[in-house]
Amino acid sequence: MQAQPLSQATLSFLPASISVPGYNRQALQAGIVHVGVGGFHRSHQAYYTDNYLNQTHDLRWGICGIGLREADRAIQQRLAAQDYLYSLLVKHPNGQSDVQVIGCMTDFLLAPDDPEAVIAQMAAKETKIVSLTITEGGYNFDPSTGEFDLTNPDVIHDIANPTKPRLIFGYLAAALQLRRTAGKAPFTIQSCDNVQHNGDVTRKMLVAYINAYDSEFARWVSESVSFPNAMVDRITPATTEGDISLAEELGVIDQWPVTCEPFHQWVIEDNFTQQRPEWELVGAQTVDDVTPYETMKIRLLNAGHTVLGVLGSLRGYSTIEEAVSDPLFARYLRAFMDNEVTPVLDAVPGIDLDEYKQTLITRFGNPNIKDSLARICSQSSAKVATFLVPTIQQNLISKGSTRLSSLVLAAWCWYSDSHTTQHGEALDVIDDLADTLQHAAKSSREAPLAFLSQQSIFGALAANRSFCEDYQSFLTKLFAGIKVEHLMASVLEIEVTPASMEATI
Ligand code: CS2
Repeated sequence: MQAQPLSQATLSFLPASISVPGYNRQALQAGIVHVGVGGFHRSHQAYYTDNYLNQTHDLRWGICGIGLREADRAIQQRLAAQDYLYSLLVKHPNGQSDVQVIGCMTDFLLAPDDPEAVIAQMAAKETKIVSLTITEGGYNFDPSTGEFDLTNPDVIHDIANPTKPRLIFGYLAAALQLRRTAGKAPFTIQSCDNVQHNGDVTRKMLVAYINAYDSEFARWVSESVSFPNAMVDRITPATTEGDISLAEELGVIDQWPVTCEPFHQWVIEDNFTQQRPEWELVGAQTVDDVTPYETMKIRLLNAGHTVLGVLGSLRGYSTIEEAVSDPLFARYLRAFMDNEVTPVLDAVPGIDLDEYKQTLITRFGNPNIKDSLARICSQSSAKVATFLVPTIQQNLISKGSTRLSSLVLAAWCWYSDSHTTQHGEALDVIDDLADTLQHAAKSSREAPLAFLSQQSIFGALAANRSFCEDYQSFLTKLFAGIKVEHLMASVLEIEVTPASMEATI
């Protein structure tokens, strides 16, 4: 059968192997407004919600997508052209992919086109939840102090222009103000980002933003809005042209499918201002305190990704799977998890950490998932601060090991300076702070601690003598041309023999 272009009208012509929404999409209400319709939202929260709708036909829980940036226009247009349907390609390690067409998106508003429509959608009475995937950097806090950055020019703009904001905080504040004035209950604000205590952080940032111009309203928000914390997990590589072709081979012409691994996990604190979908019917877990789950996930999985991403980029690998398939890298990752992360993690109810770590290595090694190191290293300026630095800080206090991490930071300095692999191939460096990082990294050739002295990323690490000794010695060696794999092997105290190792200097 010929592949069909995806739309509401063609759903019934898709091959039987593709699962399609079994609920009445026309009658869906948007109980959820979601800001940040990237791949991760579409493989995770929207996937759970689609499964929930298929199971319960509880049509209050459609999702209205919102894009805050001009850069979201491309995805908005493609989704609108296919009636907000998209296909999720779940890629199994054996090379097979399952296709599920997700139908829970009801609309997609682009904020730069009509900010007031976005505020009205959030304020609408059907909206029970405003959820967010705005990335680690979107929360606008200074990682070294944890405080909201009121000096950000966009924040200053938003306070002066409350009906035409640029950042999420201005939208949430304007919509909550409308509900408050109308005497309506507020919506729940649900963060789905990899930020520790993501709900608490969202509350703190929003309240600080509002407090800058209206302390009484800030108090109301703090007291009446709930911000459940959650741990979210599903590896979702960036969509490539190859994925669009794969979808077509499998029977559906989709302008922007999403690919992901089979594994998914969502642990949510059950603390919502209003009703919510019963996501636990489709695999989510509700708990009273999500802290141990999120700490485990961020510090093992996300930081583990950063370890492979930064070291693997210098080595010339281009995907996580390539990196973790090198025994030296797998061993380094495991040593990082065992020696530096596990000792400063609390026990996690119901989870065998040993098994969890082994599963991570298996997930990273899924040969059917091509998760690029460019994606993993993107916005490292925000990721390193939240994924890795807290582990190092805790080890410095408890006198634990930090050597494996110090090499990662030295390698990131090298990466930020050169924007190439150690073999001279150009790397695709995606970071809002790329210029600042590069400048600090270049200065490190003369002043070795210049990069590490960026307090908003590394806090006070540059003031710790023993940490700096390791870091500086690795950096000097990298600047001298010594290959990262040799340094990794020396930290692990193993002989440098694998075939992957080439000439040293
Ligand atoms: C990755 C995450 O680059 C990154 O930050 O570690 O996107 C990761 O793939 C997801 O958090 C998996 O749940």
